Amino acid sequence: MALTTNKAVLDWIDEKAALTQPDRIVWIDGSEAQLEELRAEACSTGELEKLNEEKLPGCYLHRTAENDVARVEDRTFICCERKEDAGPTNNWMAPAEMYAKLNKLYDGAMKGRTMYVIPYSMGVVGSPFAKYGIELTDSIYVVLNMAIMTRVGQAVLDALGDSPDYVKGLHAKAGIDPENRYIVQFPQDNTIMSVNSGYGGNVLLGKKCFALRIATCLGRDEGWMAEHMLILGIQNPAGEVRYLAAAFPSACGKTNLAMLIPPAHYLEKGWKVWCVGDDIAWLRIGEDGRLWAMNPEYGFFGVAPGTNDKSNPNALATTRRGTIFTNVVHNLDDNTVWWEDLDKNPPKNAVDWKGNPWNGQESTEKGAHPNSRFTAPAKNCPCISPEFESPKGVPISAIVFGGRRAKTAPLVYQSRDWDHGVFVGSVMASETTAAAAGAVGVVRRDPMAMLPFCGYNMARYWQHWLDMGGKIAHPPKIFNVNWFRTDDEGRFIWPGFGDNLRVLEWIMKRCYDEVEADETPIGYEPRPEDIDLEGSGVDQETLKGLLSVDKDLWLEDVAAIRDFYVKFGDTLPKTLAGELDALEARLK
Ligand code: GTP
Ligand code: SPV
Ligand code: MN
Repeated sequence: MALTTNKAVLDWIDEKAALTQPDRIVWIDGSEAQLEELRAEACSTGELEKLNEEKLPGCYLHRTAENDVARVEDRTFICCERKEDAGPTNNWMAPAEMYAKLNKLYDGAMKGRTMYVIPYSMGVVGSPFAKYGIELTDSIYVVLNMAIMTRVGQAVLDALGDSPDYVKGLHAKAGIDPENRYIVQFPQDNTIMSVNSGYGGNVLLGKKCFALRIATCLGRDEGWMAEHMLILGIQNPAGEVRYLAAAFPSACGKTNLAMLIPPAHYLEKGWKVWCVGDDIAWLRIGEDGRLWAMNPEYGFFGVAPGTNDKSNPNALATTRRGTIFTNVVHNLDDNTVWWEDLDKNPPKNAVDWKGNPWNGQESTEKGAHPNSRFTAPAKNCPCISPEFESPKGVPISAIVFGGRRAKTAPLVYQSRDWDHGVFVGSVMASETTAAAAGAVGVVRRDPMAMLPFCGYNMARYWQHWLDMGGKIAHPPKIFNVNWFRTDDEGRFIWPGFGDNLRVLEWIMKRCYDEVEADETPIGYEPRPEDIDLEGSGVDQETLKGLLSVDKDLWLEDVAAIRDFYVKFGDTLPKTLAGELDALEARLK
């Protein structure tokens, strides 16, 4: 039975059902009873495995196909009418051509299967800042993940009413054929089509496809911003909470920073960090002239490997109930899960992410896939912010950009002003790691950590950032951080994780004019004595090294940025070209 009388919704579902030809259509109403039935069904077919109810209540394990373990950037398309509107950093195809290609792949793809209709909300249902979507999928795994990552069910349809203003998403697993895998956004139709994948970012269409690629286009047209950012609140000993939003590329530390536990002497003084979001922020200008950030998601789709009691105890605690694990190790002795660096005691009697028997005490191969993930409800997080459900979000004092750079970028610096801050974001870069042979330390430009997620021409997106700056009466200050500088042996110099609060404290003080700074050619830097190093194991000399700016390296970077900017031709905002010239002049 349809759960709405909305004609725009019903007509679209009829059309897609005629195309994919499912045996039945099931509407997801959001009830626990229905979800529980689906969990049982998925367990009966082997799509999910139920884990130890005492140790991991309500938790399940899923394995994807071996060829289907991550986002596929080369198969992700932005299909707007003009190629130039997708810009030089996106794959593009004309919409008519792409629709024709995809329709063949969806033709009869759900024969013998069930089509699930998932009404979902990005943001608090019914709030003026929420946006609605409907995902059609033939995967129970997708339904159960969407029910954790977003707010789903009847309430969403009630809030949508008769409006045609929702994002359409069609997902079919088809044959999980990598040669015919497509993740396609049609911004002018508010439509997303995903086929031949069963992996998170490719199929949980509310996340990167809607909340970033489609939402960047909506934000451009409606005067707001959709960003690949965590949101956190820092409570100081006086009890005051100040918020920041930070953009780091995928697997560069957003989840870890968003849930950090302060160093011991900060805890003693009463410092506390509150997590509002770990991956996506929608930013709007508030009536008070400040920039407000809300997290449109309802859960965390986090990297499992490396998550442990020391690195991120809050994330670990979050995954102890109601969580779906994907591509981790299955410990058969006690029916629990394991991943690299969870602890120093890998299980002997286990199954690896590929589904093969695995002895962690002897095997030289990794048991969990490096991109294995947990899908966990945000409300499980011990440090979830009291503002998490606040519809309009929280006022932002600082925007922080960052990436993985073994050299060049210092631990922290502040941009000179908003326009310079936009420049800093636009030239963000992250280095490939030692995991890839021959490619250590190779810089990939990942502007604002949005390279794979910007739904239109990146240069116009930069212009939108510049325009927004002109409209915000009290704009946040913009900073850049780098937790990943290495020594001559390739070891990280800065301890990172909880100790990153030492840097955030300085950032917040700068926002409230509570500390001075040194002017350098690249921006403002802390005076070493202004970073609290007590108990960090880092001395003043090391800190000076972490803050040092190597002019030769920076001039090399200026040349690389020039090459990068050339790609954008006339669309490159003049302001950014000017910022680059000014940086070069200051360095010389
Ligand atoms: P996505 O979910 O892919 O967008 O990633 P994310 O930005 O949330 O990344 P996450 O926090 O999951 O971090 C991924 C990797 O970075 C893990 O291997 C972490 O151990 C490592 N990492 C995170 N924070 C730090 C840090 O402060 N220092 C160091 N050295 N490593 C860190
Ligand atoms: C990322 O890759 O940035 C993620 C995981 O957060 S996914 O949802 O797959 O995009
Ligand atoms: Mn992400």
